[in-house]
Amino acid sequence: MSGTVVIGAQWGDEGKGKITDFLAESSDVVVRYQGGNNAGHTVEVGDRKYKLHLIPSGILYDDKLCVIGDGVVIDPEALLNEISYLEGEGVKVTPEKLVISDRAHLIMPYHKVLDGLSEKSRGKGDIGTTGKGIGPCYSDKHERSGLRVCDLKHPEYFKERLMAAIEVKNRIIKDVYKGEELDFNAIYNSYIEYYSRLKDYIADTTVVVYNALKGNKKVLFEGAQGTLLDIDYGTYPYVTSSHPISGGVCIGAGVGPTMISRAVGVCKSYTTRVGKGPFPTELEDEMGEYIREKGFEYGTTTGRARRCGWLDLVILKYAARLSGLTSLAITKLDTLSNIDKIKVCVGYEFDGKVIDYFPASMEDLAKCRPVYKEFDGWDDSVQNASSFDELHDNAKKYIRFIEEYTGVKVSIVSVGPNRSQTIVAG
Ligand code: 2SA
Ligand code: GDP
Ligand code: MG
Repeated sequence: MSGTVVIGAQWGDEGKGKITDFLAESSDVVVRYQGGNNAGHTVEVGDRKYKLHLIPSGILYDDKLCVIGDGVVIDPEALLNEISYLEGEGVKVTPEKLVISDRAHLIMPYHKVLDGLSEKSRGKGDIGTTGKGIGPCYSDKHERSGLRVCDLKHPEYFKERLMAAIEVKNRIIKDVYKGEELDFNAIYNSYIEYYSRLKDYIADTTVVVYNALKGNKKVLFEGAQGTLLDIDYGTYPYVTSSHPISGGVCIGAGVGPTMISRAVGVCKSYTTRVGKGPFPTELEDEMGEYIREKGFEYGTTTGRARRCGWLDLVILKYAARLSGLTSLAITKLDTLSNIDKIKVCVGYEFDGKVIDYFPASMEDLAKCRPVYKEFDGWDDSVQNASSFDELHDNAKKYIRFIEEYTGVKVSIVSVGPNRSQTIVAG
């Protein structure tokens, strides 16, 4: 069995799209297993740049099968828009290339409305969500009032459940948030129409993925968001509502753990986060600004400025343990070029001691002060390196230290956004 998981080892936006696209070349199937169109995965090939949200980053190849698994929450309108966008870019998105789980939950218009209203009501304590309805949709799934893709096959059943849901949601929208009620008919009709356009893509994706693995096909599972946004292991409550870590694959794609043999953690050479919550190595100064501009650190989905900071190896070690990482892909080495001294966090000062574990409590995390090790920087030449040997010596030392600290081998180094700017490290 040859299942490989690609996960984000930080707070998302590590370059998972780029690394998935790179690894997809030698894979047969690419599967998304959690999250929704809150994700923004960027892939650059030649002079073209693609932004993907729901569709796996394998879609740019003609001969790969892409799967949207059961654990993903699907906004059908957003999915149809993404299909149109890709087709407009000359990328074929036929039912032969894309299958969508019949068990996946649907993001409904009231999820998006409630996402916005609950964020507003949190005031200063807001999470900084993407506003795509992710949290409310996963809440309904677990509360057992959600609507699934397969429900659309039975219009009467869908109608009944939608009617019951809208009645409750409208009461909350009106009575709790003083918002505007939603119209049942408009929602019902639009979802029936979405179904007519999507029905050929729908399948039991657990069978598709199982058969591929059984048939010795190479299957790549593409994580969205990152370890520290995991609902259980992330910086709760400043997290998303799904499981980006490798364990999420089993639930979100319906495969057993014995079918996965590799887990690749994608990690930026520094750290970013978009949204609220503590961030020990955050740089709220000129250096943070420099990294944001040089690395163009703006949300792929919302355009929000990302918070930037030094690489935090406490986080990376935590991610390596939680996901059983077998290798690392280090991205954006080029963004750090021309910085004289580069810092890396190797522990936290907390309660008068130095710790090397990631605390559960955000109150504790907010008190952690990073302990840094300093590295000499490298020049622009890294962006043209085509092998590990060609990298500037200081960049090599940086990579070797990451391996030493985490105990995980670096298998890929990315030195630019383009597919071609990717180095396979020994
Ligand atoms: P949500 O919308 O309920 O999942 O938000 C909850 C938290 O999860 C964060 N989150 C993300 N963090 C980084 N990247 C994401 N995708 C987009 C991107 C984000 C964007 O690729 O840039 O465009 O703003 C993503 N999706 C969710 C979110 O910021 C909250 O902290
Ligand atoms: P994802 O959500 O993990 O797929 O990451 P995003 O696409 O949201 O953000 C990563 C950004 O960095 C995108 O704009 C990528 O094109 C870009 N990127 C990826 N790898 C590299 C790299 O090695 N160097 C540079 N300069 N940009 C990169
Ligand atoms: Mg992203």
